Amino acid sequence: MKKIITVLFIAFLTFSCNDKPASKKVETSKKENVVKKSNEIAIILNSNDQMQFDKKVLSASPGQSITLTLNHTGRGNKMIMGHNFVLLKKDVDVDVFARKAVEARDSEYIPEGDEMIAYTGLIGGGESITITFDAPKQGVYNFICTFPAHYQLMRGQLIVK
Ligand SMILES: [Cu+2]
Repeated sequence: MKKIITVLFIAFLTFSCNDKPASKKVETSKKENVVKKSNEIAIILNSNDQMQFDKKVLSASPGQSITLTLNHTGRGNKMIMGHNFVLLKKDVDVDVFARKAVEARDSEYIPEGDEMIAYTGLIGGGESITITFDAPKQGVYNFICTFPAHYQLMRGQLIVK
């Protein structure tokens, strides 16, 4: 009897799996964070010609694979109104790092060193860029745009919990 139940259960599982494909499709929205699977998250961060990110707080769970897309919804040329996303390690002083980043003009304001968890390239108006990285351990992490004079407005926090 037990064996029959097991067989039926396996048959049921197989049937359930075959039944899935199209129905499980996750709706994607351009403005919102979309949870794809429990270990993956997609984050959309918009930036504009007024030196603003549209989110000050991003959330993730430790170890989650984050796919972050930075959009520049303005028109500014990237040499004048360029934006990037730079996520800093926990104990990095934002002001000290930002001053160092401004010097790194040749590498689009990404300085040498190991203070960053993840970063994008620099984009101008109408452009987008996507990166994937793993969420660090629990904690609060600062992110900024390192284009000269932007970080005081363009900053926020990734909260990992
Ligand atoms: Cu910027």
